[in-house]
Amino acid sequence: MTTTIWRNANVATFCGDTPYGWLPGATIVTRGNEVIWLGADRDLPATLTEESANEHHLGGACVTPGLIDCHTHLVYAGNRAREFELRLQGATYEEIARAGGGIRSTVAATRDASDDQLLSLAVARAKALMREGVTAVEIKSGYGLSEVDEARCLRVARRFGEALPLTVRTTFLGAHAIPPEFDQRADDYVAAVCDWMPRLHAEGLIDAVDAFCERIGFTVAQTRQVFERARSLGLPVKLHAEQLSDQHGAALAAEFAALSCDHLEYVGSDGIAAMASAGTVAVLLPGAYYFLRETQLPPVAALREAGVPIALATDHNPGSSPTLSPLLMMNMACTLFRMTPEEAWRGFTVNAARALGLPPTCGALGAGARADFAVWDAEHPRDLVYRFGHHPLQQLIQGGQRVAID
Ligand code: DI6
Ligand code: FE
Repeated sequence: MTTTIWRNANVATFCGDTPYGWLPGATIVTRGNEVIWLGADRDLPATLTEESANEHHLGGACVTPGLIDCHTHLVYAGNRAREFELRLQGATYEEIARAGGGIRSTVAATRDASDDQLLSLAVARAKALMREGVTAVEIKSGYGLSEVDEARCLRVARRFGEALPLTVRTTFLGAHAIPPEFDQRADDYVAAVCDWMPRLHAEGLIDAVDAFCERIGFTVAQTRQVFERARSLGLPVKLHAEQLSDQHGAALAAEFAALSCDHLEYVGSDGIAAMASAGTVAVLLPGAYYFLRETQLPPVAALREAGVPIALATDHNPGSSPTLSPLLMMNMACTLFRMTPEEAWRGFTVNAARALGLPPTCGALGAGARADFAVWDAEHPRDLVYRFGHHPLQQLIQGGQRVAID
């Protein structure tokens, strides 16, 4: 295994109690895909210098852990620009969904696309995320909504790992919307989703299970059935909870020790308390809040006070958050949700790792961590949150290797 030295960096480690885990004038030593030493340049042990095969000088650049986008719907075909125009003329997201548009229109386009088309569309999107420092991504299914098409989308997500130097976690979101062939038969559809799950899991396609618990999605009782099946298979759960209304989905998810509850604009104190005691992460999604012109803010202060870890993600999807910019999401989390820049960073690193159930070696930098990091044209991580619409990434290192993104 090759040992590599990365000298002269200002590193936000997100380890320890200092703000950002800030360590200026630092050197990182990697061996294989692991960080084996991280400390002040002057303290670098001579034995490591002798052992190293490569040395890179980072010229005082800012280094952070690779970003983890813990909530995306990257695999789909088509787009919803026409729906965007309709919404600008006054139609609401819920009205469009109830009229058979919305998620269902993306399902139709996705079913029509070949596996290779789905893969190349998704790879192009993932590369855009990587250009903003992403080294790990969660990918949900949910635009197939039949056993065959959900399996296709999950396989495409798995093929990412081969196509790109990117860590991928897959989430089965069969309970995203009711497909046309189950119109008015939500309970039958939920039974079908539960029936597919063991076979998809046996094929190794599922890392976690999610559902859309909402007036235009699934009830708490239906979500519970999906979660019970997940639990019987030993799979962790997550939930799209309280995005458009308070369905008390967060409390249900916490009952199942969910990894995360996502969106949460309408979550009440019961949901927050339940998440706090279950150790469930709150994943806030400023892109969807902004794009749907939501006015109900997620209760950041109450989540903070209850000690619920807060993560952020792009929620990339064609209907409610067609963004591929984690840095813009960090900026929006501060301007719109009044989070601090440090909270925004923790939201895309340490807390995002936790929302995916990744090992503690992911999302922070220190000896023993996975060697996933981003090198930025910036003096400090706060600069990257303050600016928006820039392209500040200099280098991306995944598993100790420099990544070339074409
Ligand atoms: N909530 C969302 O914001 C996405 N899915 C969900 O359950 C939107 C999906 C879409 O509109 O296509
Ligand atoms: Fe989502």
